[in-house]
Amino acid sequence: MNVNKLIQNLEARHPGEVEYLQAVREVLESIEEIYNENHQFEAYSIIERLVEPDKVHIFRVPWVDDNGKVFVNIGYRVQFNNAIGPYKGGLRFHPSVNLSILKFLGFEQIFKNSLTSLPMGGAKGGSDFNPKGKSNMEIMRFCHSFMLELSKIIGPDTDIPAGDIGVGTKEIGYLYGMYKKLSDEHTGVLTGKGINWGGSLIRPEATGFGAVYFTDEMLRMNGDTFKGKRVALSGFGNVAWGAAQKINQLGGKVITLSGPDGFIHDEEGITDEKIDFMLELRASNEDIVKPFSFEYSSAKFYQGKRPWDIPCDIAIPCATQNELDKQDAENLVKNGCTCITEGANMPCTPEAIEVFHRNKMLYAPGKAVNAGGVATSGLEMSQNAMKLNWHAEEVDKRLQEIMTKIHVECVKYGKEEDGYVDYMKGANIAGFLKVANAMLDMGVV
Ligand code: NDP
Ligand code: 2IT
Repeated sequence: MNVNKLIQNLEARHPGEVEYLQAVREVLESIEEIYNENHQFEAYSIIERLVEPDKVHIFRVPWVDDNGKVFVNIGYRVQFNNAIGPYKGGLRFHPSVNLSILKFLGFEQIFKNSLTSLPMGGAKGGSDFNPKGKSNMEIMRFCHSFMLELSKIIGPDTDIPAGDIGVGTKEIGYLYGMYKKLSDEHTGVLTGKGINWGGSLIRPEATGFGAVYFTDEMLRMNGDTFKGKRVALSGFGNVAWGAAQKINQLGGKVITLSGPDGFIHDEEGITDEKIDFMLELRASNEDIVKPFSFEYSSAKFYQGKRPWDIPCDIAIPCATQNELDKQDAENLVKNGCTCITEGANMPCTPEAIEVFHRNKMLYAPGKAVNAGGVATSGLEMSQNAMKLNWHAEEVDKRLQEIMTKIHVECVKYGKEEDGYVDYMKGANIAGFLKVANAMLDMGVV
């Protein structure tokens, strides 16, 4: 494999798809050495087959607002690879959504799902629809229209979507309602369902919990824990919410949260009471963090800024891709941060990651750190298939075991001669090998 040549060819074929090309380059650079050691991979063009999605579905989604005005959004489902299990991955509703972003997310999902050790292939979908400021009826009509098309290509053994940015239990409910009506079936075709109609306990918290379990493994391997640590979080969505709860439980202190309007810094810590207030703010559909500074005098609001120049011990970006750049990375290092783990998908730019590696910091990528979300989706699928529900403790125990196993795999493939663990390399190699060997077993399809 020649990484530069492969990337050049992909750039020529998919011009302007920057996020997708960024995600592919990272994986190719990590796996180059082991790829070239196994001639079978080259002989069967495994990488050429892996970097192109199996199928890309794009459809028009018309919907009517509360005033009777008709709007049209674009809907997508990128079914990337199903070598080790049915397509699996979230749906993102955000105005920034385009094919490049969904292809990067779908590509990452292949390796993340492989790391979970559960039988799930990689996919992602969504729409440029903006749920912000929309009424529930508008969101419902959009979701129903979206599912009229999506239902043709998904199924409980084919492709199982879930949530991501802008898609939570409410949206999954509307999507599921329409699927159920169209198919006349009540099956586990979506995950992140409501607890009364097939959802799994712990799924809402799972991504954040899993991220903290993984970070805890990294700290422990270095003789440390969360106790007394000051943790900077970005975002205040689904992932940040679960992470903040678990950090508090483990004795750490969350000192920042961010929203599209800016971030808040609270040296007294985001206590459980403040986490509840954050949920209220999110439910208000305005999705801004500024009101925190009115409610709690210890919380200072910084308009239009990101939290990465606040001194902290651990940073966990939980908002979106490329939200932490080289300058932010240098600020974190300068201010004494020693551990950065990605709650979001690809939140650190390649230049930021280079800074972390150069400074031998504890750094781990989203596909390992945030895999607890999709892993618990996998546990939801198992419960649906068995037609029973596990207790919260049972799901949480399995989630912890899965995160521990992912950590072991990352160390196995990422440990360097001087003992430093390159978690990015480890995660990419471990995730890749399982999928690549499955593809070899199945021949050229
Ligand atoms: P939510 O919609 O619950 O929260 C996302 C947060 O990030 C919001 O505060 C949002 O504000 C902000 N955000 C989103 N897009 C942008 C943008 N372009 N620029 C600045 N801020 C942005 O999503 P989740 O918490 O579910 O997802 C957060 C991250 O975690 C994403 O990268 C997602 O892919 C990843 N992830 C999610 C999993 C899950 O189970 N939900 C599992 C694994 C990873 P706003 O929208 O107003 O901009
Ligand atoms: O990025 C992700 O892993 C998710 N949004 C969760 C996907 C899922 O199928 O649960």
